[in-house]
Order: sequence, then C-alpha cells, then structure tokens
Amino acid sequence: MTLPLSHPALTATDPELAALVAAEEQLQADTLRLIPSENYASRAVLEASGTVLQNKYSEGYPGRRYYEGQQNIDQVERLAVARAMALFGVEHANVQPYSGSPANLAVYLAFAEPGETVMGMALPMGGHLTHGWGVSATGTWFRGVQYGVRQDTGLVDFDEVRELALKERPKVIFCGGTALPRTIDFAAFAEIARECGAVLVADVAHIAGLIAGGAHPSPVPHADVISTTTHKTLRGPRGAMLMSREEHAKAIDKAVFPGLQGGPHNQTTAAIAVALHEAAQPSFRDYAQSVVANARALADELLARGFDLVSGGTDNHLILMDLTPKEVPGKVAAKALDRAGIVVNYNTVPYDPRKPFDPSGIRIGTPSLTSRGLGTEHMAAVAEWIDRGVTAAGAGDEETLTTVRAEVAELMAAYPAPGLTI
Ligand code: DSN
Repeated sequence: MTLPLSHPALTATDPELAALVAAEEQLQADTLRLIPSENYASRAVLEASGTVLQNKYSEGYPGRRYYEGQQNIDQVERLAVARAMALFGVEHANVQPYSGSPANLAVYLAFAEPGETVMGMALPMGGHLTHGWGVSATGTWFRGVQYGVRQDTGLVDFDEVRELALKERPKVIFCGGTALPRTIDFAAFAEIARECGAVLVADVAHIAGLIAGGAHPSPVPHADVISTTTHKTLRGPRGAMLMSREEHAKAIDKAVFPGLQGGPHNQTTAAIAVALHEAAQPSFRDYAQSVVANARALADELLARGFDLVSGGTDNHLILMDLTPKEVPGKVAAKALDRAGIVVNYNTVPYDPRKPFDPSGIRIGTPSLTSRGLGTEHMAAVAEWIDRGVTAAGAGDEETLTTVRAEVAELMAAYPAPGLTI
C-alpha cells in the first residue's frame, strides 16, 4: 500500500486533523528531506508508537513499579533494554528518557550539583543547547564552559580542550553535537576527562545509527555515559536512551526516575525496541555505510561546484555548508530550497559573524534520502539541485525553484519512503 495511507478512525473522528496528517505524509513523500537529524521511521516503528501501551502508567522500572498491571509493559521495557545492550555492547541501558534534552539533563542530575562546572562544545561551534550553553537550563543551573573548533580547520583542538578542562575542572564533559561533520575522537576526550577527573558523556544522538551499523567508531570503550536520541540515524521513534557502564547504572536510573521524569512513555519504549531490532539486522549495516558513502559523494559534488564546506567535507552523515562566498544568507537559501522541495535547516557556522536566527550556513545530511534507497549515483543530481536552488535564492528566481521542485518530486516518486508505504 502506498499513499494515501488510511487512518479510518482518525478520519471519522477528526477529519480536520486527519487532513493535516495526510498533507504531511504527502509532503514527506514528495520532498528531498536533507535535515540530518531527521529520518523515516518504518511502518513497524510507527505502529508500535500508536499502540494501547500508551494507556498504561509505569513509574519505576521492570519488577519495581508503583502501579499494578505491568505484566506486558515490564516485558516490553526489558526487551528494549536487552536489545540496546546487545546492539551497542553496553553494560546498562535506560530507555525511559522522553527525548535528548531530558536525557542530558538526567546526566547532570546524576553527576553534578547545581552551580558546579560542566563542559561541552559551544552551540554555535556545532554543540547542543544541553551541553552547558547559556540559554539552556544546563548553562544556567550549572556553570557551563565551552570549547569549539579551530577556525582554520573546523576541527576540535584537543590541546585547547585539555587546557580548558584542566583549568576549569568540570564535573562532566560532553563530546558530540549537532553540526559536526567529522569523526569524534572519543579516546582523546576520555584521556582528558580522566586527567581532570570528569565524567565523560558521549552524546551520539546524531550518529547512533552509524555506530550501530559500524560506520562510526563506538564510544563504548571510552565514555562513562552515552546519551542518544532514537529517531535520527537510528530510525526509531522520538525518544532517547542513556547507556553506561554498570558502575553508573544506579545513578543514571535514579536521575531519570524519580529524579526528572514520571511515567515512561511505554508506546515509545515499544517502538524503540522495534527500531533496535531493525538496527540489529544485516541490512542496517548496509544502510549505515550507505549514509556515509552518500554524504561523502554529496560533499565531493558540492565542493566541485565551489561550495565551502566546514572542515572541508564529511566523515559521517552531515555536511555544514558556509554560504558566505556565495553571498546568500543561510536562511534565504533554506527557505528557497524549501520552495524547491529540498528541506534543509539554516545553521550557524563556526565563528559565524551573523546571528543564529539569520546565520551564514545551511546544514544538510543523508539519513533520509538513504532510507529511501538513493545511492551515490544520485548525489550529483542532489548537489546540482542545491546549487541551482542557492543560485536562484540569490537571484530571486522563483521559476527555477518551481522547476527544481518538479524534478525532485519526480525522482522521489520512484523511491518510496519507509513508513509511508506498507
Ligand atoms: N534538534 C536536533 C538537531 O536537529 O540536531 C538536536 O537536538
């Protein structure tokens, strides 16, 4: 079955909302979705997310709940935990965090007192709000100190990180982020964390699927705690997990519940279990490798068209484009590309002279297009569309954007998306 998907009860009860869902399904089918933190969850994951498991309250952990009637829910959560432990090779997994930000907040709760120093990559350099950035609770309730990347290379300078860590003595160091196109050197971060006595947290939200599929080194031998969302390259539902060595299990569990959250979202736990099962299949390894191969091919094609890429390319699923040389602001480009059926997000680039709400760059990635089956042979066309879209954005050329939109839709129609087909 392909679009339109049938949602009979929803359509009967609330046709207005059903129409919006149908429109979103069509939009996701027709467009080239390049936001690197997005993906297409499978129909199985979506079905699990929409089950009666959501009717149940389950505060606590399997075998130790504050509500009765957990005969099935306990098994669901145990399954998700066991699959997470097996897939990532960790000693402990907590699958209850509602999403990435609560997961990271739970980490602070477990390992730092309010006012203590925590360290992470600065948001405009590619970090995440919850890595101690000022406007986030993590940067106001704790004392956030921030490292960046070198202006000349776009890469983390480990001498700078070490110097800062030894001077500031943070309780927690976060590595990882949201706009990092290069491999994260977990071993180098671990050495620094050991030297200054900090807990090292690897936030692998963006690359969890790549790690599961063997396309990015694993943080497991190096990090004390691993934080991840489950809906990006991992292709699961909107949710998160915290994984750790056994020695930190109690602290993590206590911080998630009762420290931060109430009842877990059992339907999400179930969908996470399904996604972890899917990620354990051999085909997921092929997927992860293809995501990276596509990103590399796309980066090469963009470089050949004169685009400036932060760090000069990519090792993973993500490309950060600095449009300064093209004299088109990131937001103008992103909005024009959206009109052309190419969905990206505007993004700061390191040392951006422009403001975060009107920055110099756009951030793109290959998880979604790879889920649809596009391969390296398509990346020249994708780069060409981006090039035409950015040029048209600068020239106010709406006709080209309309033409590109039709070309994009034609290709996308030949590559049905998981979740939008049965
Ligand atoms: N909002 C996510 C992203 O787009 O990278 C990070 O949490």
